[in-house]
Amino acid sequence: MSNRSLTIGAIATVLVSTALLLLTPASAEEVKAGDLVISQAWSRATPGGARVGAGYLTIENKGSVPDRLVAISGDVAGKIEVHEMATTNGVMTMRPLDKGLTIDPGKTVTLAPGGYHLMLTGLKAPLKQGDKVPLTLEFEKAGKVAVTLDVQGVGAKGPGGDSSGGMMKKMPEHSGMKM
Ligand SMILES: [Cu+2]
Repeated sequence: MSNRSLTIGAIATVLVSTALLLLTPASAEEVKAGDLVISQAWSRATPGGARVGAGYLTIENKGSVPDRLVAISGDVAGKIEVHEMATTNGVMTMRPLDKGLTIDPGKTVTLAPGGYHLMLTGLKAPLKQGDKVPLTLEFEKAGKVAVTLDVQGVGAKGPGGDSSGGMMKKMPEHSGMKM
């Protein structure tokens, strides 16, 4: 009898854990467009009167040919470009990618603090934590794709916000994610 209850207890525990896992929401919505999967679109709140902000996201190319992010638009800012961050003579600089951002087949490109980012210039209003910022990404092959940036706190290092653990948190701010 006691053995049997133990077994039933163990099975119940497994079932409950599985249910909890299934209930855990994804940290950001996934958007599919052709061969591309775009996820983890987020941004950071902008302090004070800052007129610039940054957007981050992950793009996976499940197809067999490269695609390229060539343009971004949105009402939130006067101009939105893809920037890359680099260290030149010991100084962190950033510059627009003139030819867009290429996503090779079978590869995932992550835009994250310290590396590639969407540069929002001429913000029409400060970005506040909890805001949802709609943007339209334009890819050479996949065409136009609507995404939404989830705005996290000022110091957030990843799409889950300040309180989430995970890989992003352990990475130094300027690790320069080259992918
Ligand atoms: Cu920039």
